[in-house]
Amino acid sequence: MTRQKHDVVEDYDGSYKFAPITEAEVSRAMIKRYMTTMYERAISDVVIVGAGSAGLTCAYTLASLRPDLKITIIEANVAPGGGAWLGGQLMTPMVIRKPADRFVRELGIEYEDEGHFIVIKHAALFTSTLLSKTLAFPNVVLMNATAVEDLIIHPDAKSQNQRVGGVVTNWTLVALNHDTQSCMDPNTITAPVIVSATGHDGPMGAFSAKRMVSAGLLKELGNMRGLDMNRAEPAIVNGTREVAPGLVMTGMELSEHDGSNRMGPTFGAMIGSGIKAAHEAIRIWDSSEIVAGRIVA
Ligand code: AHZ
Repeated sequence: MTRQKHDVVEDYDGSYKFAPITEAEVSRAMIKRYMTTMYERAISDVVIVGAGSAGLTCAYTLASLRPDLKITIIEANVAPGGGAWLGGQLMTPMVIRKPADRFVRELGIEYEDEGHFIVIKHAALFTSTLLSKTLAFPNVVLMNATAVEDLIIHPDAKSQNQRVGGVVTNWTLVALNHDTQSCMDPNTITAPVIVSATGHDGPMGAFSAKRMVSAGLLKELGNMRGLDMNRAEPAIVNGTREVAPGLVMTGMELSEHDGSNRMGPTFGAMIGSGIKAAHEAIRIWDSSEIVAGRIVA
């Protein structure tokens, strides 16, 4: 039996006693922190849209290389992780082709070496480790259950071309109900660099690629092609880039943008692409003059 201050008792023989609390304290403990975070992150340095394997790898890499940048991840689902909680056909092992195994060692995750590729015993081990290490960085904020429902698009300071300058957000439950209510206006986050990692088309996927078409930033979607692991993975990593001024695209969203093959249940390209997206974000950030979250030169 352990007694501490406030007369709490950790006892499992019937005398467990909690420190006292009021309902208002609980509410205020959450509201103060969350709303302060929203206030601060209304201008972020990098916004990452989508916390799947590509978005989280990007966030981890960016945060470890650049502790000075305010990195804000927006994830539509309650549970971050995207499709990386399982391997293929709902089976648990996760296959990762070399050389992406280097990142798995960096995270300190155990695996079996099959020569050309490695296998982690459960995809959730990869995703939970990556998630917890990413969230432990003090400069990373994750806002889940929050959907990006539009992009901020301004004229570029230099060229007068269109530049993506932030994201338009809403609680996902609100975003899903626009058809049932009259007007539910969104919120915004201004940032000089947006990394879009929303995955291939689906209920929520390929968000930015599709919006680029309707906003006139992209003529048409390339559309994801059939499965070919050997073509798909290098295409995604090597194609990771700033697809429009201010907008870096990573992961399977790129297959919809560029019209490249899917790879199915092998995750090396998500890792390689996420790492490359982080370097792209740093390149844009370091080569720009930024005032109040906007690139001015
Ligand atoms: O919820 C989505 C998921 O967690 C989130 N997302 C999508 N649209 C969003 C929006 N606002 C906020 N508008 C949004 N969040 O983005 C995440 C995408 O994760 P994912 O795992 O679907 O994509 P990924 O590119 O990181 O990984 C793809 C993994 C795949 S798919 C595939 C195949 O089909 O062949 N193979 C692999 C390895």
